[in-house]
Amino acid sequence: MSPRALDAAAVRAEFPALHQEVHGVPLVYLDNAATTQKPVAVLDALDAYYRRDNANVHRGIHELSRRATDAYEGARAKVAAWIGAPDAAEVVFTRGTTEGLNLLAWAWGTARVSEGDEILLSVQDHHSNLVPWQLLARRTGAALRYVEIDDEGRWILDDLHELVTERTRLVAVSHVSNALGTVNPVSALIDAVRARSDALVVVDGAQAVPHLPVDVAALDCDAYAFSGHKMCGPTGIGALWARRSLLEDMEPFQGGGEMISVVEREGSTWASVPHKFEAGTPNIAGAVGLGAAVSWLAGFDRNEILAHEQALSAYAMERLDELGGIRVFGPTRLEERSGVVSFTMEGTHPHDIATILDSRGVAIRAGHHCAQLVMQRYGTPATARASFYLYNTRDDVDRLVEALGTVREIFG
Ligand code: 7TS
Repeated sequence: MSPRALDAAAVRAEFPALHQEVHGVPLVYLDNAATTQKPVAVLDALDAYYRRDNANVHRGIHELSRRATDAYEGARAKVAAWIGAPDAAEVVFTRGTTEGLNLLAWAWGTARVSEGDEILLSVQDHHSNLVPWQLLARRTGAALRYVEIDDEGRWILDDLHELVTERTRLVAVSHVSNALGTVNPVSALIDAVRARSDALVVVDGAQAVPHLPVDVAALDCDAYAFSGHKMCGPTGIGALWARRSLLEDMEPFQGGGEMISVVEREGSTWASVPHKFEAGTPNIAGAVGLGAAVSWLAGFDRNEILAHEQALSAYAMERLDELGGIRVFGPTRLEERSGVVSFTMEGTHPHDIATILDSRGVAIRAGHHCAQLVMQRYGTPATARASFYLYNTRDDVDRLVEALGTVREIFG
């Protein structure tokens, strides 16, 4: 089937939440890096699941349990195909990116990392891809190293031969930065790491999977984590892809129902992957909703989604430049950016910007974006951030800039 043309105005019509007024004016939603709105296709899938198929999975003999299991496992297959996973059993459903990374840090890291080992991270990353590894380093005595970023928010890889050594046990980096919008050369980094060490390579794909083509097999990473709610799916569901051999080698993360094979007094054996990592009743409806989101998004060409967001970023940067007194963070080259535009305005705190924008119906985020190392790198406590998705239009950017004009008037 040929992909559906990306007509943002038409796409918008499928998102009920975008058609409302806030503070007496039509909403402009530009906080998509935090979470996205949901299309009717996803809302209907959730509704239908709860109205018709709701049951627990993998245990019931009855019809509804079969349906729920089929829907849950069907969603796993969709997610696997969406990210190029060779095998659906390599996809573990999680609560989101954060849980996927913590799962690895505990289940893999605790047994495989020890004193003297090194963990390579980047100062560009979200706290979700920093703190679990910092905790691991503290538990094991491993040392943390960081890939620095240049003035445009791009990785500095010149000294990679010093950063990646035979002591490097783990490299964990993000595919796309949430605070700067940098699309990182992950593939090149992975190749360089592979040439120097046998470190495990983990990629935080929270800001990539929703926006651009991702193929975990082609990337040649070992694990890849992302969240459903940033790609039109429900909150509380995400996925961790990892090589089957890695999943099989790891101890479980949590114990409970669903994840065992046989339980005896002195110990237990584990279910096969991925169930070994899905203790307890999973977020079945969430998985169904995520599956529906994948099916819906798969109707589009993902290169076109990225191009659409990049075009909006370019337009926003052009208009912010006209406004003057605004510093935009991240790469200047459009090909290196996603649909995230992080900025500061002279003499105005980002929180004040966001508050005034909200009063004009424009939703953006202000703060450190859970990327305090990025803020430290640029010597700012916070930025204002507009982030686009496939349903945003140039009109949304115009409304943003118009509201920023008001901010400018108020703060002189
Ligand atoms: N990694 C990146 C790159 C992210 O942007 C986020 C969330 C996470 C991990 C964590 O995802 P979660 O679904 O597990 O919470 N980023 C943001 C943001 O930029 N604003 O709010 C959440």
